[in-house]
Amino acid sequence: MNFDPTDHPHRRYNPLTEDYVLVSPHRMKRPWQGQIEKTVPDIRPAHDPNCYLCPGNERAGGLQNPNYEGTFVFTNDFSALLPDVPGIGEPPHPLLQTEAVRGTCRVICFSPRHDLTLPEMDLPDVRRVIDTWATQTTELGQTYRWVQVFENKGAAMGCSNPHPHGQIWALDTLPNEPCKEDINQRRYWEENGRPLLVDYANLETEKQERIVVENENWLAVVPYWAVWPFEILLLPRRHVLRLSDLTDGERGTLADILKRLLIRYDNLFETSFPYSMGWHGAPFSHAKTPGVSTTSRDPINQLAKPPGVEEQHWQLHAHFYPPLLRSASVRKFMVGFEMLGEAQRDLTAEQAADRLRQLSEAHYRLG
Ligand code: H2U
Ligand code: ZN
Repeated sequence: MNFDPTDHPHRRYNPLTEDYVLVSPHRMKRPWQGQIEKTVPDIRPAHDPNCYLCPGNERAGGLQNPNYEGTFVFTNDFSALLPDVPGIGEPPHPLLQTEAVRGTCRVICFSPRHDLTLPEMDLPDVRRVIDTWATQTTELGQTYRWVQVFENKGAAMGCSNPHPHGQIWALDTLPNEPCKEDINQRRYWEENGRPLLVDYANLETEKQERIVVENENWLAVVPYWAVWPFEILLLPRRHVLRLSDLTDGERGTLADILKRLLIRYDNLFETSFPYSMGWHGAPFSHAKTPGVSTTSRDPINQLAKPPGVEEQHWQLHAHFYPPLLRSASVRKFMVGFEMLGEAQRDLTAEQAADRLRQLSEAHYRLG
């Protein structure tokens, strides 16, 4: 018997995080008797007087939104991070470690239109969102080590408001995920002299097995090590550290690929596809405030002379983590073995890419 990755259980390695995912392709053959139904179309007004993100409306806490016409950014009225937090001394016990964290949270409204989502917006308006992501990253990067730009979309992801919006959380240390990516990209760079994700983009372009959409500057793939059924890794072909390093042309082609990818997502189950997405780019060189003890694995804290630290090992990329599995209402749960052992999937990354590739790039609601 020869090993067949389309039939035999196996584990795939994620070189960015060092996690494994268990793949069980033989389970795709079992009968499915669950429900496959469509959701009721979600029809929303262009302006909702009760929406705290619509132009001119009042937010919780009493501040009023301006009558904005493009994107609109404000400091989250319920920020999880705060800029002024006193330092802490040595931990009382190695098992009880704490570090102070400073930061800020912002909300970005993508459009004044309450009834749109990114795939339904015009290209110049998507481009304006990209420019906002870039300027916000640069601005917050002047103060903070890590700037996390993300969008949490859909009730399935706990998003509280359908108005098209995203968030930015900036903080003075590397959170877990980027910290792992920093360590692993750095190691790959030191061993191979090339960025891990640039090599990966070239490999995927060569193989053409997992690419869903591509253009001159970008590719969207279901990564080899995908955990979520229709997970996507979006990355530039060129070595780019941060959103702000993208050329005018690359921002235009990014708007193109984003829209095409997100239309495919919506068309998959004919629903406004929920997901959490976010950008990972090179961190900024700010060490923790001197004198403040830190237990963090963030490599910058171990460097003797942190400012100006080289970040060439980084490659800009976006992750899309959508929870849906079989229909607009049947989602994947990360429970049981996945909470206690490791993530598992039935559909292979190649099969998922194939399904997404077969879909139209005309949005089902407009077509
Ligand atoms: P979601 O995308 O997860 O729904 O978050 C929306 C954010 O908007 C949430 O972080 C903030 C919440 O704190 N918010 C305000 O800043 N002002 C408001 O008036 C309501 C919600
Ligand atoms: Zn609104």
